[in-house]
Amino acid sequence: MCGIVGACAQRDVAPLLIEGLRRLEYRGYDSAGIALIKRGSGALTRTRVAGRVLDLVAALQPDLPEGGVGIAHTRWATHGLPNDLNAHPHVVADEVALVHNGIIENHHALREELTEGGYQFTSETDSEVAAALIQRYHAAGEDLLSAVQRALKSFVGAYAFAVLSAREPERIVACRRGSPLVVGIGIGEHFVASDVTALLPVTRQFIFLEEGDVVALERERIAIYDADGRPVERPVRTSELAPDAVERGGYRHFMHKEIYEQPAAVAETLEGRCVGGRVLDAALGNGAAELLDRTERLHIVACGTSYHAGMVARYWSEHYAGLPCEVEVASEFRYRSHVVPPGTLLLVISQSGETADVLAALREARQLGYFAVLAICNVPESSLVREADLTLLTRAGPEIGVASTKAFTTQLTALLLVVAALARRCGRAQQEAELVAALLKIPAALERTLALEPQIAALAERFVDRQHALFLGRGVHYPVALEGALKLKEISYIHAEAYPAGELKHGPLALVDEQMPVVAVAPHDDLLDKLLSNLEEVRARGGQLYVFADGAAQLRAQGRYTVIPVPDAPAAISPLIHTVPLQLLAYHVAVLRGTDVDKPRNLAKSVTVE
Ligand code: HGA
Repeated sequence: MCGIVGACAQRDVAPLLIEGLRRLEYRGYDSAGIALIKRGSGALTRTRVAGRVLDLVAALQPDLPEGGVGIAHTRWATHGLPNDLNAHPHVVADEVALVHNGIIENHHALREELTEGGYQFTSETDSEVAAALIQRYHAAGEDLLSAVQRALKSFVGAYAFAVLSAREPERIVACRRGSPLVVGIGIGEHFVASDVTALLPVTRQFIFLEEGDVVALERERIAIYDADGRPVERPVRTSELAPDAVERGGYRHFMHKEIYEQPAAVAETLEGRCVGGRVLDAALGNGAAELLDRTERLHIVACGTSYHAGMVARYWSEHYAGLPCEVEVASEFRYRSHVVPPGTLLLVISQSGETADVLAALREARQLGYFAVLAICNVPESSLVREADLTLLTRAGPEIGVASTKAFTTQLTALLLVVAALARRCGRAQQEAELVAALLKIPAALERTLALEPQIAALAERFVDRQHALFLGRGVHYPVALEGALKLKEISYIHAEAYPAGELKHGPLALVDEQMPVVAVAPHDDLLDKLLSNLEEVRARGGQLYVFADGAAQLRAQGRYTVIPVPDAPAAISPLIHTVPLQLLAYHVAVLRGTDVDKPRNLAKSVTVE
């Protein structure tokens, strides 16, 4: 959600800011902009356009502007249309330039106050309020750092800002509360960005700012202040990510690459975490054994694809460990009353670890009586990881495609590890051993599943001119159907819904006719016969059925009934194996429809606003 990048250097920084924006574009791509301070004159230049980073580069031609101090932004609009005027940076009085990630919730009141004071707004954004207030204090004589610190006291909401002043041409002041921001450390140059991937071409040394921190950045100096304005030291960490971790390689889209990375990503997630048929408690961090011992039930909170992973885990927890488990979307969890039984472990799931709703749920949970919080997350330096008591990292590597793929399958892998560790504590050591054996089979089973791609690419042609699609599953495969429908709608814009197949006759069957493709996830499990009866209900109404079934299900294709054989795998890992064909289906339908697969309209990755 909005990408920020900034740099203070001796060299011209526009090329590295543009490269940073390109790497952050997964966070938002409505508009892009850059502001630089010219060497010598100290003048502020700003260029911004509606559209992509490529459009910004075109607008900057023939030469990139010069300047050793600059900030840049790629936007995912929350307040105001994605047009040129609402694009960041916002510049006030040719003096202060600001980029913002987040939402200033009290912007209406501040806007009125500033307007009464004579300020004329030029955009519809909440962000311009921040630029105007900072400039007001700065113009009244405060230096940029104090002006920012003072203005922050007025803001309610979430923000990361990076701010420039033509009057202090050597520095950037930046801050974070509720939105991510890292400081990058170079040799004689310093940077800020929304995440480390933006800066990997220029540094691997990072400081992860804490909530409420404000930083004043110059070429040779970094000064950090906490939320109360006290100078603080924050540790410098080295990122292990390779600079090319966010390149597409030979793939046409990041999503395609990430689908193919799943066997290796899951193998990484498992690496060093199971030995001799047991899950090593230490994999979940210091003190994990004791906290898992105390766990009598699980509450899982997540959003989107991660929520679907949580839904799968609910079946696993109750079936394999015998532990009660509830799952809820974070945006609802935050705003209701709770009764938390003793011994409840809160499990939060987020790919980025910066998902605003999940972070808020975690903070809310601190007041509610959960004895501990376990995070399943893909980003070691994220807020979620820092704030949770225990963490199980998914180690999927950067996921750039907005539609999540490898994050989902690695989250499922991590969740099954947790369930296996809990099963032992519930007196089911044999169950743990079986789950570990199944877990170790995932990478090879995923490889076999990827071999279905040519068949699925051909199948995609039958969906390309459809307006709607239904996805059906039962039991633990119902969330898999939900995930398949979500993938299709996100990237192909075909309206897709998922139902537990038994619900069909209670409503959605009314939608079924010859135009309606119905996708069924049909593994060989106890519910197969029930599912087949549900599919007959579809067939009797002329619906076109596409049934993804592992070999053992022994279904036969006939007429309007197409069977796509999925490789056999142990029942415990079947949800992962049945997910991959649905990812491939969504991908190929989107490619055929010519959508922007990695950057679907209206969406962005890492949802750092509420
Ligand atoms: N509210 C600002 C920034 C949006 C944002 O951070 N999105 O994630 C705007 O609408 O420009």
